[in-house]
Amino acid sequence: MTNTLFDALFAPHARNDAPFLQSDDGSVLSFAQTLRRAAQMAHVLAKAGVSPGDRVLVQAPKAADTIALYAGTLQAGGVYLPLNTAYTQAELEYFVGDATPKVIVCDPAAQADVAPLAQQMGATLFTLGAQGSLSQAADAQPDDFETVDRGPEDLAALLYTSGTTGRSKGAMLSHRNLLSNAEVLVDLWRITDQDRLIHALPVFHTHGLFVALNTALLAGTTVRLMSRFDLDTILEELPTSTLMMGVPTFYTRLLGDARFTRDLVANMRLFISGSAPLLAETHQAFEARTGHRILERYGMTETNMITSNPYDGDRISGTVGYALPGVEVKITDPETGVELPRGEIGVIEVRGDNVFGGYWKMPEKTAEELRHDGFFITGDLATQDGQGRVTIVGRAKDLIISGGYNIYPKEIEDVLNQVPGVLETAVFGTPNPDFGESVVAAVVSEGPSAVSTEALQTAVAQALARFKHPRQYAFLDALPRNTMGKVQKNVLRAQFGGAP
Ligand code: MLC
Ligand code: AMP
Repeated sequence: MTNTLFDALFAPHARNDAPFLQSDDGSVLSFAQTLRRAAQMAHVLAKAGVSPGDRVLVQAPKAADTIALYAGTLQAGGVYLPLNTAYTQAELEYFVGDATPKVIVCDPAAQADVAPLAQQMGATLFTLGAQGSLSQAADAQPDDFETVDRGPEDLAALLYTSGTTGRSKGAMLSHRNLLSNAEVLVDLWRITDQDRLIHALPVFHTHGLFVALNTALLAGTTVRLMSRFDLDTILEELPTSTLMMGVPTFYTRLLGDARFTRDLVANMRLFISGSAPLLAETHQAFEARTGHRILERYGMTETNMITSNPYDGDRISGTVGYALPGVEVKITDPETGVELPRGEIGVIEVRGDNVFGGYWKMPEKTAEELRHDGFFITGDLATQDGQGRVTIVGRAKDLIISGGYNIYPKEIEDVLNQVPGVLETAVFGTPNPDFGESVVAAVVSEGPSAVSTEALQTAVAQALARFKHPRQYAFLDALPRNTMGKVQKNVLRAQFGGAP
């Protein structure tokens, strides 16, 4: 039997007793133990009816068992579908309805809320966490499992990314997509079994799940698995670690702490940043403080990683480096799709084994963004210099990135527009020193005191995860529009450009 991703990432570790996952409570799982735990998880999933291609939807805390569940899902031939733990019940209902998972795994605290939904959809519900039913069921299973056959083109994961239409889209990622990218990154960033990775990212997004964990598995790297970002813990772990991956907020928070010094990071080999723009001033302040030049790379859920600054050679602040080996990047005219000469600003398009196969059950959306020749239109605006180095200058898509989380204004506008008394709204991002950007809503109401801020807050609280909530509401008489009638969010950004 062959299973492309499992055979490459997990199976080689069957007899590897080196430490893999070091958790907050001090417990350590070796690679071999993780594999045995994965086999137990695979048995539970198979008994619940998971067959090749079935989705396993996971909205659970970050823990060693969550990683074993990822491995077990792959081994059982399933499709791993992780969700942000901050999503509300209303958001969860959409994902469950769209993905129709065979199994749902949630936090024990959410069980009562999720149970009716699981029953309605005919999905088996487990909980993961302290006293979780999945962990208990796994304890009773054999620790070896006959790996289910899966080829390079089969689906390995379904990751939802929100979109400009307000509806989240499931990006279909194959075994080939994930493995090819992990192989390239291990090589490029020289990741080895001598590394120890500080892992403080969530494991429901590409960054923490694939970029960090798949490379660690491939290289045999020890992972300090932190359940969440915690500055004090990171400061404690730095002297015995070599590698860290983070969003820019991680690095600005470290710089904000006087305990973060050159001596503290003497053992560190590499700091990597991505998921949001790293300000040049952060890059420079980091080098001045530590002597390390942060290596910035650029990627997307649909494409995995696309470009990276070099390991050797210049890591230039404000640029995201060169296309990864095996990945083609071109800059095109947003209107015509024609490739632009080097130096001109256009949309980044990307093609390669890393690029996803399309959006789950959304052929029209797929056709809009994935060209017939295999190039994916990222919606990011950039220039490329004569050597191919890419500098991102903006976004053609209406997107806010806050602390590395993507927030699509349309989704919030749709909720606000439903509130009685609201005529129209425009949601946009303003600079924020901690999160990079934060969410602001401009609201036009039917008249003075026709709608209160509290009513707006209540509506978003019911519908949307906390990180998407506007941090400021501005009541306007009218939204600024151009001659075509389109709302000018750049005007709003300029007007409310402070840091709320
Ligand atoms: C938390 N909060 C946020 C937020 N994270 N608000 C806006 N933006 C965010 N990103 C809010 C909470 O709702 C809460 O609000 C308050 O902040 C404190 O919550 P917390 O959980 O204690 O926050 P904290 O632990 O400080 O989290 C911040 C963070 C986290 C930056 C550590 O957001 C994070 O881990 N971000 C990483 C995201 C990521 O992995 N992105 C990769 C996507 S993949 P209140 O008001 O209730 O107190 C991708 C592709 C690629 O983009 O290229 O990698
Ligand atoms: P996601 O859809 O969550 O995968 O987020 C992908 C988006 O994050 C990209 O389209 C970019 O807009 C942004 N992004 C990722 N890495 C970087 C980076 N290094 N610099 C600027 N933007 C980035």
